[in-house]
Amino acid sequence: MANKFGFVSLIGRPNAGKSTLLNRLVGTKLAIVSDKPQTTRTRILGVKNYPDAQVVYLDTPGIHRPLHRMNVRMVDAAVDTIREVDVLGLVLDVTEAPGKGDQFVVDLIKHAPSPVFLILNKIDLIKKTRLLPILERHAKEANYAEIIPVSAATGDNVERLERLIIDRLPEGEPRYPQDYLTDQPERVFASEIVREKLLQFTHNEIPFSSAVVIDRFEEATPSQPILRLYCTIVVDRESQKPIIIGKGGDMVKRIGTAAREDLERFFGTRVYLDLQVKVKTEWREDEHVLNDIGLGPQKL
Ligand SMILES: Nc1nc2c(ncn2[C@@H]2O[C@H](COP(=O)(O)OP(=O)(O)O)[C@@H](O)[C@H]2O)c(=O)[nH]1
Ligand SMILES: [Mg+2]
Repeated sequence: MANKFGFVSLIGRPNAGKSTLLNRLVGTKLAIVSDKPQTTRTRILGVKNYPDAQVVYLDTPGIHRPLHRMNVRMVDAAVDTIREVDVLGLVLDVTEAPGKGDQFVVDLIKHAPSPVFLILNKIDLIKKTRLLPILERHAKEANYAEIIPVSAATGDNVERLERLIIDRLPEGEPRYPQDYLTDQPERVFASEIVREKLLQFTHNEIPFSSAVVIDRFEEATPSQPILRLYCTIVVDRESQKPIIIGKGGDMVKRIGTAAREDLERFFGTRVYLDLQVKVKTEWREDEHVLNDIGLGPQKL
C-alpha cells in the first residue's frame, strides 16, 4: 500500500474543542486548553506518524468577530488554512445550540477546495439518542464529506476519524522526520504554559487582555542544570495589574508555581521562572507585541 501524506486543519468556533482534539490526535499536549474562548492565538502544527501515513494537523484560533488587530490576525490564521489543506475539519460543540457564529463558519467553508469533515465534538456530554437528529440536521446544511461524532476528551471515535482522514489524503512520502512533532519553538511553548495558568486562575476580562512574552530563555547546561525563564505578563490596563499580582503577590506566585511544575515536567529539568507584570495600553493593536506572541506575518 502506498504511503499517504497530507495537511488537515481543525477550524471552528471558540471553545469547540479544537485544541483538545489536536492534543488527542498527536498524543502530546501541544496546545493549551481552557474553558475561556479565544485561548488559542496562533496556528499550531502537530505531526502524527501512522504505519501508512504522515498527517500534519493544524490547530487554529476560534473564528469570531474580531475587535482588535490581534483578533483579526487570529481569525486570518484560521481562515488562511482553508485553502492550504487536504482535509478540512470543522469542529463543532454538540452541546451548543446553533447560533449566528456557526452559520458564518458554515458559509466560510462552503467553497473550500478540499473535502470538509464535520466533527461533532463532546459527545460524552449528551445522550446517544440525542445524536441522531443532530446528525440529520447538519447533513442538510452543507455538503460534508463526512460527519463524525467524537469526544476529544475521552478519545471516543477519534481513531475512526483518523482512518477516514487518511483515506482522503493523497499519496505521498513523509515530509517531516519521524521524531518531528511541532514547529512551535520551545520559548513559545513556555510562554503558552504560563498563559494557560493565567487563564485558569483569573476571570473576567483578564484572559482576553493579557499576553505572555518571554524576555529571556536560558537553556540548562551541564554546569548549570537549570532552565532560566524571564517572562512578562502584559496587560491592557492599570486596574488589571493588581488582579494578576494578587494579595501580597499570591496570584502571581500561584501562576508561577503551577507553570513551573508543568515546565519542569515538559523540559525534564529544573526551571527557574521569573514573572513580571507590565501595563501596555492597547497592546492588542501593537505590531511589536503581536510579533512577539507569534502573530506576525505567518506562512505554512
Ligand atoms: N466534556 C468534554 N469537554 C471537552 C471536549 N473537548 C474539549 N472540551 C472542553 O472544552 C473547553 C474548550 O476546549 P478547547 O480545546 O480549548 O477548545 P478550542 O477553543 O476549540 O481550542 C475546555 O474546557 C475543554 O476541556 C470533549 O470532547 N468533551
Ligand atoms: Mg484552542
